[in-house]
Amino acid sequence: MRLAADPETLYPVALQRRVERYLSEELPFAAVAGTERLVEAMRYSLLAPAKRVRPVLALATAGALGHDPDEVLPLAAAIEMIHTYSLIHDDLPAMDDDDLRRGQPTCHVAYGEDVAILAGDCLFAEAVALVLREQIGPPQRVLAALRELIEATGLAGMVGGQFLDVSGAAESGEIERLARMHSLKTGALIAASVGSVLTLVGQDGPATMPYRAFAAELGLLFQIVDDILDVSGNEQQLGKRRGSDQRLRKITYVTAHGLEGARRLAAETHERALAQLARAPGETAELRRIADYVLARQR
Ligand code: GRG
Repeated sequence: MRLAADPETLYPVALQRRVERYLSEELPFAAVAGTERLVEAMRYSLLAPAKRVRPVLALATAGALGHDPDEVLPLAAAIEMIHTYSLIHDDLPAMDDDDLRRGQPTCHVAYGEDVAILAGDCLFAEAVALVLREQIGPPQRVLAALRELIEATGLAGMVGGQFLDVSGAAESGEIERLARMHSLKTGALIAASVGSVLTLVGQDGPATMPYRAFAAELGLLFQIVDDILDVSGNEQQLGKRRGSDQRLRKITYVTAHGLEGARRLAAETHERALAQLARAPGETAELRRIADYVLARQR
């Protein structure tokens, strides 16, 4: 299919700005004397320029189902906080050892490893507290949405996937192991960005299953495109990782299928994502544009 020439024009910037305003102006980190530098490090990573794909997905899902996206802002912000924590920890010398993230020195380069570990830990804890404190909705649904989000970050989600990654899943040469690792490490949080909103607004049933199937395809698409950008991206993208030597040994969708094969796989995954949206109830145009953007993005 043909997409607009500039991928950035596809993106729901209004939702991105809404999330960013909430994160920068409406999210109170309790003032505890002496922790100012920790809060500074958390905000340094959280507010750095980023796409906000996950919280934007959450707001767009609420909007598609006829809700005011503002209703799910605390949950959406918590998702971005958890994502940011994972990036801070992923960049540490013990993991990927990266110097640059979101166009600026990584948290541990700017604040030291000790502060970066604590900044990640604290973003995670504050994300849970934010949902419990600020998210409006029937308590059972708020708790169920939070459970879905936290399970997506745990053993059967992001952290489990990261463990498979550091313990060599991507070096084994088995494409199935690679796919399982990515679906946990990257896919689970993207899936929860849609699924936890369905749960929160009480519209999680057979009729809205296509939303979940859409999110699963989108997570896969995100990872395939990330692998393509790793080899074909701009200078900033290519120069981003000090851990690139390690990455060269890893099997990716590009090493497994070749660049053209990976592009084909991305296009097919995108088509499947759109097919799910076509079956979904509600007004899904914004979600469709997000899928178009994820396919066409350059960064
Ligand atoms: C350390 C517990 C722990 C988990 C780390 C998500 C993750 C797990 C590591 C990130 C490694 C990585 C580069 C994965 C590729 C896909 C990905 C999640 C990219 C970063 O997310 P974007 O592109 O970045 O949404 P922004 O900065 O826009 O939020």
